[in-house]
Amino acid sequence: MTIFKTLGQFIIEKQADFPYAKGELSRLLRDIGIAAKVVNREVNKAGLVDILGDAGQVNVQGEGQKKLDVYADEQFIKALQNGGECCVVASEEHEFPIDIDSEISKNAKYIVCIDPLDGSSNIDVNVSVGTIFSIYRRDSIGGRPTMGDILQKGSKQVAAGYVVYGSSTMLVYTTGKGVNGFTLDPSIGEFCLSHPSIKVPARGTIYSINEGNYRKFSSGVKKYIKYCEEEDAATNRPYTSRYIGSLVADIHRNLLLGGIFIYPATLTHPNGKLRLMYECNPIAFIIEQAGGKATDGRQRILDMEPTALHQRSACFMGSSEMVDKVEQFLRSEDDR
Ligand code: AHM
Ligand code: MG
Repeated sequence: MTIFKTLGQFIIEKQADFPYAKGELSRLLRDIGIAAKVVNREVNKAGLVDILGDAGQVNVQGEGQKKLDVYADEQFIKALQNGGECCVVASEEHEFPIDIDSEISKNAKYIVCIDPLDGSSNIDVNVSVGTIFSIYRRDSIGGRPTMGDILQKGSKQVAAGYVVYGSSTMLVYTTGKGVNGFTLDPSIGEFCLSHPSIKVPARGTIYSINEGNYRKFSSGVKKYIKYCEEEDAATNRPYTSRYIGSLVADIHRNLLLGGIFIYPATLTHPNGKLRLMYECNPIAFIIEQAGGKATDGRQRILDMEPTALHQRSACFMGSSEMVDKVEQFLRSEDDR
């Protein structure tokens, strides 16, 4: 018989790493894992809804066909509301944070920032999408949590993770003690530990950037791309260009194989496109915990002071030596 470890078992075991843990974070992670399974079920049916969806059924339940990003948002929020460990959730789908002020959540001390379904433009064409989440402990005591509780630096995250709904579905997370990956076994409906202690190679041969924006890049970024394309046997160049357009999928591949993911500032997105609180920070935490590097070209992403919930940041993330290299180009062009 194969011995495997489920996400639930792993989370409980790891609770011992935190001597004063009372199990709240473990329960919160478990709640997120459950919602991820529900979302996975729906993502896997994308495209089938029109074929299988029975008009009567839709009417009886009072639920029209929802866009999957709205559906995912509802599932994660519901799981966090019902779980009782989260006092406020900030989602890409909502302009303002959602206060969870209920009887079961009255002692909740965790804040969750989430992108419930990232890369959703890829859904209709059967390409991988993901969920990204970030967890903080609230700072303030008494009363309802404040915006200051939410807008903490990435370095204050107590946990972060992503789910990639791909050719198989995986959940990857960190609580600041390394990174572990779990693959969903659909036959038993459990995430099973498949990628323990993930480490990103210090250098790789993959660069991931939307080169369609080339003309809008700074000269440092342009020069780095040219560097990636040059031939040089000693450094294994030219590198391979791989870009899915789903952050989680691009990051997951580069995390396992080594590589760099770049979404720089462009003429049309002067602060980059990706959102600091629920895209850049959680991914940066995971990348660093896997031994990689994540910066905005100038400073560590995890050290950035957030000023707004939906603020954007440029990002250069992945294998440490590759991030160092692109920063050299940015410095030499003085365009960071
Ligand atoms: P979304 O939150 O609207 O889905 O956008 C985020 C996505 C990321 O998953 C991906 O890395 C990026 O947008 C791709 O952007 P672009 O199409 O500009 O290359
Ligand atoms: Mg997104």
